[in-house]
Amino acid sequence: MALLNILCYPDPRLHTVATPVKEIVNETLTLIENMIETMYESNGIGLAATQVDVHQRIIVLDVSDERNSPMVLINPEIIWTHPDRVKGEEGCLSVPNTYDGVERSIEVKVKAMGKAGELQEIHAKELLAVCIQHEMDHLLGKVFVDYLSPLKRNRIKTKMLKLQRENSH
Ligand code: K1U
Ligand code: ZN
Repeated sequence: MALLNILCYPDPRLHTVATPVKEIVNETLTLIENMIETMYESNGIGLAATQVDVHQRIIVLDVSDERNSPMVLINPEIIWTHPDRVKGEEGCLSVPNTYDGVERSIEVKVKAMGKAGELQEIHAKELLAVCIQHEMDHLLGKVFVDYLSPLKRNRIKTKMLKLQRENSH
């Protein structure tokens, strides 16, 4: 297994739209294992392939307290969203140390393949519902800061670029 490099905002590759997985091959399974390891090592509750510069529709998640129940969603599709929405605080491994409120549906139903190619339907609530919507945005090239005001987004962009410049010296 290997740790993968996570792209940091405002890297333009984070705005790439991912394409569906055509066939689950050994390389796909290795990528998934490495994404799970990278998510745990980074203390994240989710990770989208986009964030590790692989532009395929794959996400991994684990919202359990025990951190031992990874979920794998290949070619996920939201098939139902609860009409009620709530604003909650979000973070992102691609935007370290930055948190802000984003409005999301309180429940979603998602259809996806698992890593053995099996079809799964998930009725997600609470943190899992938020996390799935956040990760599915990544697959569409969208980062949570895109929901914030231009003023806030520009401040975050400036802060991130400054940090990246400092870390490269
Ligand atoms: O996509 C990612 O970068 C992972 C992201 C997922 C996420 C967190 C919070 C709300 C929505 C989606 C993270 O895991 S950031 C890590 C983090 O700060 C966090 C961890 C657990 C709960 C809340 C935040
Ligand atoms: Zn994220």
